[in-house]
Amino acid sequence: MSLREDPAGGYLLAVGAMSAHGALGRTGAVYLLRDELPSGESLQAGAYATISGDGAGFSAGGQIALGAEVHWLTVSGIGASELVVAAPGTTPLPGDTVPDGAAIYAFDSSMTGSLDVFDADRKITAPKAGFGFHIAGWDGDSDGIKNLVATQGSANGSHDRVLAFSSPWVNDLTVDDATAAWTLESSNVVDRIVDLGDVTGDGVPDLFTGAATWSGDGFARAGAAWVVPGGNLTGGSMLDAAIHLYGDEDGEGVGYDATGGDFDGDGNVDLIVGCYGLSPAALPGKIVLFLGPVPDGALDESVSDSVVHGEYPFDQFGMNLESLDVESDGVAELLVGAPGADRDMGRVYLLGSDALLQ
Ligand SMILES: [Ca+2]
Ligand SMILES: [Ca+2]
Ligand SMILES: [Ca+2]
Ligand SMILES: [Ca+2]
Repeated sequence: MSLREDPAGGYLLAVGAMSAHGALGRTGAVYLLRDELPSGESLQAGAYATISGDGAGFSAGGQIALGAEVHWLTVSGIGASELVVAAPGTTPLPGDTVPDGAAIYAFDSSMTGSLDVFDADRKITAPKAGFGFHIAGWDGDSDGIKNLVATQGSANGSHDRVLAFSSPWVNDLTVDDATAAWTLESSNVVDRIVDLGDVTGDGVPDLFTGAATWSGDGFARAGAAWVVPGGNLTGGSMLDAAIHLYGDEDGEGVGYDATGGDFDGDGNVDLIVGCYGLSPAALPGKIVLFLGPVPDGALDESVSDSVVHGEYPFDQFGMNLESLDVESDGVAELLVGAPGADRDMGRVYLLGSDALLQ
């Protein structure tokens, strides 16, 4: 889901449904909603525009998964934000065929009625499924326009490369046009890429990459978080990213999500990494705060500025993080998802600086 202000007033909400049924099977769909949607109305009936995955040109039988990622982003430099939608392709059921391609589509602002992927204004295509399970907009080269960043892997769930494309994005591209690629060894799953803002304090925004099931530092599924500083986007091994935080206990699950925000109000962007806890451990999950500017090198919980733990084992506290400034006073607040809390009913916590910096 992604929310933006509507130039005509109110808000626009884009909702991806990657398993939605279309005329050609479960090709996925995206629904665009205005905020006057009457409660109780279905997504399909209430949407002012629907984008169908039908006709994407990939082989039938597989699930192209249109809507796996949906973001309003300003990546073309046209001024208004575009809707960027991923169709990474996946194999949800035994016997399903792997789609023979994947794509990320951009739609310029005015959309209405029934659309499909041929209505996109530009696209980035990949010859194999597994491109675009995670996307972000990040002005890593500091030209004032966000670069599209996307993961690439395989349809069965290994997302082990992060690709950045040049800005502005104005033409059809392929994955071979990526200007930088960061790689993990195969079978490491990137769970999230996030534009953090400038956590290093050099004026250029920085990119978070997380892999909560990473076991590369000697602990089973301890997880890892990497921060790629903005600047010269050269790519390389993600293990060489300038800043990293590796879990140091089994099942710690470091790095499923992260966010940047000025949580202490000193003007510097701070870094919060979620460590949600997963099998084989029975942890409640936690978030770890590093006040900015964050230095290069290895981060460790012992040098963090705050750790906030979830309440009960299996709460998965910290699985989803979002920073926002609730009352616009310049100090960020943090929304923390704990989907395993209350017997999997889930909880969302809103933490202010008092709770974060206790
Ligand atoms: Ca840029
Ligand atoms: Ca920076
Ligand atoms: Ca700060
Ligand atoms: Ca605030």
